Amino acid sequence: MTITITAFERSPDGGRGLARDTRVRWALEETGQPYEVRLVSFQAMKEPAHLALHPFGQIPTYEDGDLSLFETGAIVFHIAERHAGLLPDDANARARAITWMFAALNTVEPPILDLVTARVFERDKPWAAQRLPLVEDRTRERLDQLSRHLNDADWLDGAFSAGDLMMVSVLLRLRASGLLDGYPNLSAYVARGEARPAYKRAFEAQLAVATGQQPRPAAS
Ligand SMILES: N[C@@H](CCC(=O)N[C@@H](CS)C(=O)NCC(=O)O)C(=O)O
Repeated sequence: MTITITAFERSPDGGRGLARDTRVRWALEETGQPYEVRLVSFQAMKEPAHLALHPFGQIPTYEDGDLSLFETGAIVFHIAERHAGLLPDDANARARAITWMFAALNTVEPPILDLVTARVFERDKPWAAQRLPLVEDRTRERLDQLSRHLNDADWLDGAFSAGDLMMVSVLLRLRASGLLDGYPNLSAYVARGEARPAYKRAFEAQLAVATGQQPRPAAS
């Protein structure tokens, strides 16, 4: 059975790789798993067939035989557990890599998502100018802490792991804000992630959808 994931038929980011299917594609590429992609429109995401796979009507989803999953954290963890390449063999190192996956999603991503909301979706609100600096400060606090931990290491805990895959994916969302530029070691860390051949393949594959090189479904 070939793994099938879902992705936006038309990603709002126009192919910059920020939609969360890129994380799943990256994990599949790192572990050498072939996969197919089913593109879904915003409308189809809210209809029963997709809601049966994803109760919140979002992408990405993951299907492999009779298993279907949603939530990128769960999907990437599942891929990393089933296939070599994303989690260390040593039990303690493995537990730490998983910890970094959670840290990326639960501790670092929330202020970044808040920042994106403040910069993009709330920018016309009368209180936007007051709120934005607060959200930026909260984001910087996390970046300060992460930057201190990373120091001059290549990856968060020894070799590249699913924890790095998730952290780099989360940090990539900051690029447009310019905040990452204040942290040379984090910028270099993100660039190292982007330079991985598996990331490049994942990025190119999602870009092909945006540029029309991957055929879109006829009825959606
Ligand atoms: N926590 C979820 C978030 C999923 C999510 O927000 N997906 C976005 C695309 S990156 C989406 O489908 N947005 C459209 C919508 O929510 O209607 C995960 O990590 O998978």
